[in-house]
Amino acid sequence: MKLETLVNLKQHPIQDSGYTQKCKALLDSTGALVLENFLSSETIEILQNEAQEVRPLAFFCHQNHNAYLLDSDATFPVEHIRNYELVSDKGCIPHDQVPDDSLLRVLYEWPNFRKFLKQVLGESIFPYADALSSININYYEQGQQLGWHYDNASFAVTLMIEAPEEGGEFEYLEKVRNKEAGEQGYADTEAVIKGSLQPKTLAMGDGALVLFRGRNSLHRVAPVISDRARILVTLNFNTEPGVMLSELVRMTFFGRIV
Ligand SMILES: O=C(O)CCC(=O)C(=O)O
Ligand SMILES: [Fe+2]
Repeated sequence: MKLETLVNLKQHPIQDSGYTQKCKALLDSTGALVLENFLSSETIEILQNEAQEVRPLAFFCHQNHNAYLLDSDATFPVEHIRNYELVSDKGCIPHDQVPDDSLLRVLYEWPNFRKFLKQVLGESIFPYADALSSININYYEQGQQLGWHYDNASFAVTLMIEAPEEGGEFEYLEKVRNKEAGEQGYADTEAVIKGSLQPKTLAMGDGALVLFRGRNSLHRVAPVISDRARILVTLNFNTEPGVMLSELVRMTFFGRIV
């Protein structure tokens, strides 16, 4: 397939500096950018079929974690929101099991796409130095979810391959904490998680490209309640070259280190 037909370039002219600036302004002001129908319908169909083909190879993990993705802190009570346990469970195909000829690899490597991301994010981007972490295909099946959390990375780049029929919503609230200022936002974090402060929902249909700043925005993927899984690809980058995902994180999400 030609690069020009991989992405809906008419709707999303990623080589146009005016368009790029508009995207950057949206991301900067709201912390999220959803480009609906970024992938062409032909690409979506190919990627949906590919995701079904490799699905038997997926590693499914189940974890308890707190919203801060840190070990529990004994200086706080167990019931404190700092230590409050949430559940995440999903399946994952690591980078080395993404087929060699996958359009995901073509898009990930495409210089014009990299340039667009770099400009919109305002940061340099480099692939992971390990063989597992750069492109990941994630499966959230019936009942599965990603519990409330803050990301360690300053940005995430994702592609919605298949939206579920019901559930699996991406819920978030921006600026709940300010990590850089050492402000952990315990009161609002608890209010969102316990349901007294209403989060927002980021709608994303099949083929959407999503850029999200999750370091200070509390977010989750609600449990999927349909037989149709939520299939979401994360396109992972670092702001420096040569970075690997830690062995602990690789074991957790991929079930192996190499
Ligand atoms: O599945 C998604 O849409 C986002 C996943 C996420 O928040 C993460 O991987 O940290
Ligand atoms: Fe996240």
